[in-house]
Amino acid sequence: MEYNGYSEKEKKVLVAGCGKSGIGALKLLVQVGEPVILYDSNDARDPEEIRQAAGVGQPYEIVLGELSEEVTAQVKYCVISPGIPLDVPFVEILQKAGIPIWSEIELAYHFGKGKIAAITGTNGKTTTTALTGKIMENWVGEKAFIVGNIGIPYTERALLTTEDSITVAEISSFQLETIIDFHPNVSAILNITPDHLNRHKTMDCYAQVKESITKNQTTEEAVILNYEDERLRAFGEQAAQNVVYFSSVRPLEEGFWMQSDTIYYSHDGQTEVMGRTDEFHLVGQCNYENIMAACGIAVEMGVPMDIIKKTIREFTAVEHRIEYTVTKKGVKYYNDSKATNTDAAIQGVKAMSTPTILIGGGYDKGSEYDDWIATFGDKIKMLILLGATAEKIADCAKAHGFTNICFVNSLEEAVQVAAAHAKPGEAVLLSPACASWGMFPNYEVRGRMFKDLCRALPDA
Ligand code: UMA
Repeated sequence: MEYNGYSEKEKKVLVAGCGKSGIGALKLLVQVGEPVILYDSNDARDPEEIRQAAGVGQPYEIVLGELSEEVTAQVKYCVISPGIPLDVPFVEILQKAGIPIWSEIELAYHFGKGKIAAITGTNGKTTTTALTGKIMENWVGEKAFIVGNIGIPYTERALLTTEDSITVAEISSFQLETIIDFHPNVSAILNITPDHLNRHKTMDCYAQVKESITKNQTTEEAVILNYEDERLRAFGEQAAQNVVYFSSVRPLEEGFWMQSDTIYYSHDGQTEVMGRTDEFHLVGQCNYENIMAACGIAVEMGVPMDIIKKTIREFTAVEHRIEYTVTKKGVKYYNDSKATNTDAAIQGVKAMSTPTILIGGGYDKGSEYDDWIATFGDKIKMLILLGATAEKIADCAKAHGFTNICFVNSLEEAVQVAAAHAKPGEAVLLSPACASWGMFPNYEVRGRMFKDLCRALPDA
């Protein structure tokens, strides 16, 4: 068959985006013998640098800038990176031409083997994925793989998986937008609060994308849901799958729940203790929810209870999530750079137990900050702001009666100001409630810079 002068055999896979996901997809495709065109809209990128970063020996084409009809005519399907919105011109051209668009997750799924646990939600998915991954590693060793939005593209690992592998995948809403057959054996939706609305437009659209993680699951398979999220509770009530709820607020007849300082698991008329908060290294209610979700996934995957209980006690925080960094002059510094939205930042504030100087602000995603500022109470004694959202956050804070605000131009300055004002016994928390873009390439770079700056402060 011929299309636009190209036979089906001559057609190539268009990998869109030259970031981590694009490189992962490229590597997988060349390994399975597929011809690839690697594409990026940014024509300022240097093709030689991209080739060096990819380190792929086999030949492939690189196209930068606008996508011409000549290129589109050669494409059989497109593997899209999560950071590319579906309303950009080149995607619309592909869609009009009837060219299938696959999420990078979808490509990995097609070539991967074994069982999959997939975790989504607005907040907590990285910690839950890391903890679930650790439980699986303690169960099946090297047959466990941890992939996805956590920073390791699924395509980088898919070809290493075998029938007895267990892949634990953190899946973002961006990645879910273009799944087709992606089918986890167990899925989890931790919570759904406003985030990425500049891309998904409405909360309903955003929630539907998150919920689509279950769309290919059978009725025998399980979805783990947060009972305290009203939308998810309602979703669970009409879900065809086997629903396992967790709650950090009330006892549940079936599922995982928390009362005072203990996590319980109730099932088949019995209740057992999973652990107490003083036995865990993770702190804060959000983290206890993450522990319950990980336990739910693990139980549904068939992990023995002793492995689950041991792992949740041993597990320490994920980098950039309320991560204790250093103590200088009696002041504790915490890196919560992964708090790229207000809901995550609220958890950061809640987890602090002493007076805290808070560093916030960054890229403007069109968020509102009222709920975050409303949690400050007496705990936050000073707010240091940087980035594009600084003024907007300050206006909102003032409207809530919070006036001890300082504007800075850099993270260096923020740490210096915080150190100058913090007293022994207090805390300094970087929990920006905003993405890092505009000042940093990603939240990891922001978090590592913060940690370096804190560690470089004088000891006495
Ligand atoms: N690009 C285009 N056209 C566009 C937009 C972007 O060509 O219209 C190109 C850029 O020029 C760049 C490339 O796409 O070269 C970047 O692709 P990407 O943004 O998808 O980034 P990756 O490096 O592939 O990283 C992605 C995830 N990034 C995003 O979803 C924005 C990473 O999550 C993830 O760790 C990685 O895949 C591996 O799976 C980061 C993230 O911020 C941590 N995620 C969001 C979040 O957690 O809130 C969803």
